[in-house]
Amino acid sequence: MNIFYSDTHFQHAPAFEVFDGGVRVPNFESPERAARILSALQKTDWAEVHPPADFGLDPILAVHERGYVDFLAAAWGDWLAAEPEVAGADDKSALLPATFALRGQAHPAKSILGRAGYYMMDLSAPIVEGTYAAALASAHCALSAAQEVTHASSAFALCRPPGHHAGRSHCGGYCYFNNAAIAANWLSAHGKVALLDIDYHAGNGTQDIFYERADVLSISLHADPAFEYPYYAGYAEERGAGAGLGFHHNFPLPAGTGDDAYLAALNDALHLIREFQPTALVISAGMDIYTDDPLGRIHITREGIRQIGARIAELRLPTAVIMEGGYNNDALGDNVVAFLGEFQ
Ligand code: SP5
Ligand code: ZN
Repeated sequence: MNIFYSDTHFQHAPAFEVFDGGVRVPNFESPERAARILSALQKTDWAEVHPPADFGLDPILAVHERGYVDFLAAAWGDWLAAEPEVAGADDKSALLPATFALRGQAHPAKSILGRAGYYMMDLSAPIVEGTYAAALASAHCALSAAQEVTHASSAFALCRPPGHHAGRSHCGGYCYFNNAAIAANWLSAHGKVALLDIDYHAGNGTQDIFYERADVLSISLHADPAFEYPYYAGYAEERGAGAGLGFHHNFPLPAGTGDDAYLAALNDALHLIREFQPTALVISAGMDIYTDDPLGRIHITREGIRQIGARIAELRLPTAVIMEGGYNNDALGDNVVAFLGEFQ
């Protein structure tokens, strides 16, 4: 299997994120994650690692609003250039605002902190010097995997930073560009596409991007947003809108969900994909469903992860697997290998 990976991700290494209650903690979405996955893949006899191709900005601008992309590209320079009294912070090690725009009522802001609060959904997507370069390389890994499955049965994009919380015009939850959505949209030029998100957290960004589209079926299995981040999307009654009505599906799961209940929900999701008859499949592959994940509250075993991979592979669709979350670094590489091994 061809794996697309770029060292550029190392340039994105925010020292901290902010947890509930305002607590600064070391950022869970660390460069070590990708290093662990890469090293586990290199120990197999089937993974071949390649750098991504350069697809430029057009396939990203086909998914994200221009103003948001411009913000990400300029944010770090603008943050450094802002006068201390404008920046409002003595610590410039990361751009992270403390004020956020409310829903649709916001007047677009000019100052860098105003724009940051306009384009961010939370305190877990700090911007540092290398964030834009890393996010761009990550999206290009996803696009390379998409291009690969126009002629191969499967490919893996070792994306970092992840993407599924990033919407048309916002970052959040460690995500800046929505890699899987960019890949799925690129593939949609060749025919109908299904996007299946198995990350522990609801794929709110992906839901936002495809909500009114009928040519991309988007499905997310995740911890119920009634108790878990991202709270404001991922409910079962959200089924798409306009032309896209009926082409989005959420499967919220209770805390404590184990392999059997998860696989039962997955079967329902796979049934929807079969009925849709897509020409290609994109998987948002988050390994934070794992039973020992520090951010997760469901309990999928490694054998469960292998079975999820096996059942998805049984669809026999050209499949681009896109890396999302997963924060148990000791288990992460083996979990990814267990999942991808089923696509051989
Ligand atoms: C891509 C991805 O998996 N992003 C996840 C972002 C989650 N950010 C919110 C974290 C909420 C942390 N709750 C703390 C529970 C620790 N026991
Ligand atoms: Zn997640």
